[in-house]
Parts: sequence; C-alpha cells; structure tokens
Amino acid sequence: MNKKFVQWLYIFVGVMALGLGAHAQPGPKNFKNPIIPGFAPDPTITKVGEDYYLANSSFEFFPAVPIYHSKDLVNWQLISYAVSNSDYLPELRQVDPNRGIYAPTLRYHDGLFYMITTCVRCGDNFYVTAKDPRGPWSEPVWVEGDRGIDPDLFWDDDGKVYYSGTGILDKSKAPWKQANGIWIQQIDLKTGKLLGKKTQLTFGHAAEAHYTEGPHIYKIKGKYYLIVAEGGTGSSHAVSVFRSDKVKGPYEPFQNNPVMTHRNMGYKAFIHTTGHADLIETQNGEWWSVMLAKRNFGGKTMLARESFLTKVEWHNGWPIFNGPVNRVLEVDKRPNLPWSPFPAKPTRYHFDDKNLELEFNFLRNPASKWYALTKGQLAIDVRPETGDMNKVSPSMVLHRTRDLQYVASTQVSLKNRKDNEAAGLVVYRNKDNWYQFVLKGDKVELSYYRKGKLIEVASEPYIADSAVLKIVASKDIKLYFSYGESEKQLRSIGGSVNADATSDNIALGFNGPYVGMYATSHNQVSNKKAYFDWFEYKGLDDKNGQ
Ligand code: 6LW
Repeated sequence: MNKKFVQWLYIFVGVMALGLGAHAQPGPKNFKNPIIPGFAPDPTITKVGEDYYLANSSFEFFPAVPIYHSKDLVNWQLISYAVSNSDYLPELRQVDPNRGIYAPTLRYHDGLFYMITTCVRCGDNFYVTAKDPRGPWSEPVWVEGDRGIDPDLFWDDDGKVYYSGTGILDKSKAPWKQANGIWIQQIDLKTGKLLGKKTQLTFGHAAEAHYTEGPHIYKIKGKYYLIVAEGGTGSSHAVSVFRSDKVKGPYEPFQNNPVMTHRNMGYKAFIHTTGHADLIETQNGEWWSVMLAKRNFGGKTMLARESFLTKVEWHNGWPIFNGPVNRVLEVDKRPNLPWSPFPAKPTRYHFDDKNLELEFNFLRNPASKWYALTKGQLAIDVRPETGDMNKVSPSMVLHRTRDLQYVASTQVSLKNRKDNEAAGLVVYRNKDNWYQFVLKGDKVELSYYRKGKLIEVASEPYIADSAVLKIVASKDIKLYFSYGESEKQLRSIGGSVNADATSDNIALGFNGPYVGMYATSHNQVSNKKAYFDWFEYKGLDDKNGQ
C-alpha cells in the first residue's frame, strides 16, 4: 500500500472512531432542573457557535455577575465574573443588602461579549465588554442618568443598537397602581449615550399587571419579539410575550399570555415563582428558555431563586413554553445537543494556588486585600467588621450554597485568641439572618441571627489553637454542627438547629445563601490572622435527574 493511502486510511478510521464514540455515549434522555442551583437569579443567555454562556444577578456580593459556560444547556461550569476588578465598582463597597447588581443581559455581537446591568443605589446602569467571556472584562461604561432596572441590548439588522429599560416615561399615564413599563431608545455603545427619543412599549399584558420588568428583544423570522417578566418576582411571577413589525412597536401582546407562570398552582407547587426568561436557539434549531424559579422544600425556599431550563416551540409565530404541559418541570427531556459534562471538581479547596478559586465570593467589594494565599493556607486578617454590620465587607470568604443538603467543613487556626477574636464558619444570607460557628477566646461558640434577633445556641470551652469545624445541612431544614482537634474526633454541639434563617421565607429579599469562612475582632483592632488549611463544600443533593 502506498504511504499516502495508509495515512488517509488512518485519518478515516480516526474520524469514524470519533463519530462512533459520540454515538456510543449519547448521554441521558432527560435533565434535571434547576440547571444552576442555589442563588442564580435572573438568568440571561447567549451563544457563540456551539458554546452557551449564562449570567446571573449578584446583588451585594463580589466578584459580581457570575458567568457560566455550557455546551449542552444542562451541564454548566462557572468560568468568570463580568466584574472582578474591585476598582471597577467601588460603589459596591457600601450597598445595603439586596441592592447592588440586579438582572443582567448577556449578549455577543461582532466578536464582543456585552454584559449590561444595573447597580442599584451604586451608580445605576452600565455595561462591560470582553473578547473572551473568561475575561478580562472591560471597565464599566455607564449609561447616562437614571434608567430603571433590568436593561437589555438589541442589535438590529441595520446596525442600530437599542437599549430597553424599565419605567414609565410619563407618570401621569401610569395605567394602574404598581404598574411598571418597558421603553426603548437607541444607544451608542462607544459612549453609553442614549440617542433620540424614548418610546414606551408596554406596561405588561395582564390588566393591572404588577412590576413589568426584565425585557429582552429579539428579531425572529422578520418580526420583533419583546419578552417581559410581570407579576413581581414572587409567587405571581410570569413571562409574557409581545410581537411587532417594527423595533419601536407598536407591540401586540400574545393573546395566550402569560406564556409561562406557576402562579395558579397554589403554594404547594415544588417549582414556583417561574418568570424572568431569556431565549436561545440552538445550533440544531431547537429553542429553549432559561428563567428563574424557586424550589419549595416543605414550605421553605432554602436556595433562593435559581436558574431553570425549559423548551420553547413556535406555533403560528408565537412561542409556546413547554407545551403541552406549560410548566417548568424538575425532570424533562434534554436538549438535542451533545452531552458534555464537565469533570467533577474536588470538593475540598486546599488553597495551593495563588488566587482564590472562582467559587469564592466576598460580602460586598472589599476596599483592601485582607486575605492572602500562602503555603497552602488561606490567611484572613482578623478585622473589626462583623457579619451583623451593614454596609461593610467583613473578613468573609463565601461559597454559594448549591444544595439543600450539604456538608461544609474547615480546618482553622487562630492563635492566642483574645475574647473578642473569633474565626470559623458562617452560613450567611444578610446581616439579620446568618449563623456563626467560631473559635472565640477560649471557647467554641455557636449562635445565629434570625430576623435580626440573636439566638445563642451553645458555647463550650476550647483552648487549642486550631480546630476542624463542620456543618451538616439536612433535608429536614436543620443544621448540625460539630468540632474537634481533628476530623476523626468531632463532637457535636448545639443539637439540631433550625436552618430556616437563611431561607427566602425568613430573610426575604433577592439575594441567596452562602456558607464560608469568617474572622473578626468584634469592633476592636487586632493584628492577628486566622489561617484556614482547607475548606470543603460537599453537595449531597441528587443531581441525577437523567
Ligand atoms: C430583577 C427583576 C426581578 O432586577 O427581580 O425577577 C429583580 N425579577 O427583574 C432582582 O432580581
């Protein structure tokens, strides 16, 4: 055989094998919602080739606006944050809980990713751009003036770019109480300047619709579609759709609106609060929607608003969401895309890298770098700020709670502790609703705030420099705490503790729960550092809806 032929034969066999490989592993039939569990509200999605990117709102936490990547719309991996340079958003240092970064829109146009959002009470609307969604992302470009929450960007075929915002342009025309509306205006993306006249597009479809917000505009088969959230981001939440021949309207509402809601399913529905959708067409011609919803764990919303996926089909030029059931399901048939799971990540963080792993967040944007990764330890400055103070960024390094059931543990050391010096673990939602499990002075202490009231659960003598601390969250909405000098010798403390302080039911608000590391000197100066050898977050929920 001649050499060239043999080479070609090898290539042919190789390509066939690859093809067969893909067929041999077709992936599961179904997927499980939510696609991004735990504090992942207001999802927005875009696509480049066969890669999908999704962003969420992040409120007072930093880095801001997590960005996830997927190839199959089901398996998602955190790849970056749209704002991670702390100099870019100094306004986020002092925001109130549940203010800060609201619903973003993520889009890709002509080689650039755009993420536009609102920093509520911290500068208003801005966008950032990146060539690579993994970063670096640009400095914020601020859109001039007060523009309302939930901005959207839409590129029309003629090259003009449109900004849609929420609000009522002429307040005397507010059609009813609690009305909000959507308007549109051209934008110059070089300067952030809005151009020409604003045009009011809608106040929502339902008579007396509350809080119409979260607009996204698309052009599909020659028509303009406007999708909005209405009803407010609670149990009345819904998705409504409008259509027009012109980008500035008039927009005709779909007579079957809302196209998606669980508002009429009653308070026992497992998935509820469905709304705030964004649409995407796959390379295989299917349409899917991401949207936020909450899960009901025995009446408690423990994981706040999360990101869900549901199928969309077109009928007579209108979108049908998950027909014929018209519900977001926990287990559903997965998209026709190559199954592409990411390798499972180790659950234990050893702090061996120079930088903190992407999963870790701070409460607000730290003004100074009060932590360091050194020799396989995370060293955290023991600072006066505490978790119950407002508008500060205490020494907290937090990991999103992505499961109802999880184990979080750490090995912490704080030498020669004074009575005011503490370090350990927190389960955190906001200053009025959080748990602390710390070495403090010559004790180990367990207490929590629920609706701003301090509940002291237990305090036991403990004098060693270092300890392993462990929290187990169980599905009956309880937290179990244990501690000891090594992982093999843990003693439980405090019995079973009500875990609902960080639920939506108790904490209220838009943000979500975290678990993580914490150090404080309780309003006094300290020059100590707390050293964390490792931190482990192990989710115990069944991810296997397939
Ligand atoms: C968001 C608004 C909403 O900006 O809640 O669910 C606000 N919808 O659209 C905060 O997430």
